Amino acid sequence: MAQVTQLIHDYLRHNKKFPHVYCAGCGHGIVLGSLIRSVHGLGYAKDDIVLVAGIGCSGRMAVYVDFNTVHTTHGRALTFATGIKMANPNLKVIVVMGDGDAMSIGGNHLIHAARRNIGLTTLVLNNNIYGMTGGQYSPTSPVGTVSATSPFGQLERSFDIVDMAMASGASYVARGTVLHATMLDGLISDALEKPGFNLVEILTPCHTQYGRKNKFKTVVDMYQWYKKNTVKLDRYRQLKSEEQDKFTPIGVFRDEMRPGLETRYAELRNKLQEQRNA
Ligand SMILES: Cc1ncc(C[n+]2csc(CCOP(=O)(O)OP(=O)(O)O)c2C)c(N)n1
Ligand code: SF4
Ligand SMILES: [Mg+2]
Repeated sequence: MAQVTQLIHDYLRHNKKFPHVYCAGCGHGIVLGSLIRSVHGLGYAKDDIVLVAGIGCSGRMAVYVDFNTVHTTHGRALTFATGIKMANPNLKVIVVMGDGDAMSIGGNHLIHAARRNIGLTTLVLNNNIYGMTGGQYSPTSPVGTVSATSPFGQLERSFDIVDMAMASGASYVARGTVLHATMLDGLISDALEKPGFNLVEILTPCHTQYGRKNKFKTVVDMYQWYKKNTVKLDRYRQLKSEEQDKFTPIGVFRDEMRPGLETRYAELRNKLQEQRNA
């Protein structure tokens, strides 16, 4: 307990920015805790970290955490982060986005950041809904989702964030949930230590805007859903395909040690400089 209090003191702007806006049972706070434990465990200096976030309940993380922070506009976190990383590759740049932020308005930025394999650690907090703005359906809302903009069930096929990141070229791709918090600490720590574009999709409940309308009586039911419907990737791969359809796999889907764009850029710049000086 003493250690938790110490972490709150060390890593949160608790005197200035609290109370926070998160609803009871919201998973976003668990992600924040996991991120803090990961950064602390790896021994990074707070000054060496920049957290860039978009707009949404997920984006509020940039307000609460005491790193260098940039609270940008909706969907554009990756563009700010790209500029920061290219200008100062020594900084550890962490990007926090919601599913709407990352896959809807910011979807094109995500594809190209992954394609460039720029050295960013990206956390996509997927609650399958636009939480902050009143519960409109998002590109990850499952077919049939009842929401403010689909009162009779939404009809569009949803994006798979892991598949999207892998197809676009990210070198590290993982999925976790806020129920599996210890595992999540491991995934975030892992991602922070890798070069290139590292993305962790995090399943996190929004009972206020999603759960209530979609037959989850309490927020605890949403956490139970993660328990019953997710399976570790190695076990998932052993299932028959009809069984696989019933589960969402969690774990590390890709782990390649490929240099980030900022490193390749510096190498090219040094080579050109040498040629000029020769
Ligand atoms: C350019 C722009 N378009 C729309 C909005 C309104 N807006 C703010 S947050 C948000 C969606 C948030 O959903 P998500 O990214 O999934 O984050 P969550 O709140 O669920 O964590 C929208 C549409 C905005 N602020 N700026
Ligand atoms: S609206 Fe949803 S995402 Fe936003 S704080 Fe409440 S539970 Fe969390
Ligand atoms: Mg969302």
